[in-house]
Amino acid sequence: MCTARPFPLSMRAEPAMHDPLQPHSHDPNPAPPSADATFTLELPNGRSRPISLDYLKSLPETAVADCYIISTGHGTSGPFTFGGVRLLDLLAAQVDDAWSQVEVVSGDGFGCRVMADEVGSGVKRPIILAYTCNGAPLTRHDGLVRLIVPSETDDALRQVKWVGRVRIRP
Ligand SMILES: Nc1nc2c(c(=O)[nH]1)N[C@H]1C(S)=C(S)[C@@H](COP(=O)(O)O)O[C@H]1N2
Ligand SMILES: [Mo]
Repeated sequence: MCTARPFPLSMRAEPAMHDPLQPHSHDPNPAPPSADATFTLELPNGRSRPISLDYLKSLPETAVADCYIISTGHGTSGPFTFGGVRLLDLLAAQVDDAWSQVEVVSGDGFGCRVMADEVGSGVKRPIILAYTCNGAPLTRHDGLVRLIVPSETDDALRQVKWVGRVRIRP
């Protein structure tokens, strides 16, 4: 199991409390870090397992319309209809233990922290792990597999391309 972390997850008091998985200014990386879209799911019990694209496609599919990617570098793009698996559905299929947050980190070390209350079944525009865009397969270049957080409209800092690791924290 890989224990290397792209971010120091411990908090330091000085100079300022800063969570690297919360929004911060960032220049988007233009290219995928690898060819394969398989990512690692890290469970609260310390185990991990690979999640392939084929496995994701075997879970219920959800589409979310009217999504925008608001980019620092090249303006706003969209609206897109992204299709994929709700984070809620992946966790329901894979996680037995109680959990409070999920860290979604890309192969290039870009990440987002998702809190449990953002993932409830009552959320109207759910957070998904997307593998289609406007009905066509999402290309690896365009982010496959990509976290889509429809509520986020501030510089796309939660729209994580090339998900490499999904870590479930108790
Ligand atoms: N893995 C990864 N995801 C990322 C980024 C990145 O650098 N790496 N940049 C973010 C930022 S700041 C922007 S603006 C968008 C750009 O998305 P686009 O290339 O689809 O326009 O991706 C977001 N997701
Ligand atoms: Mo951005």
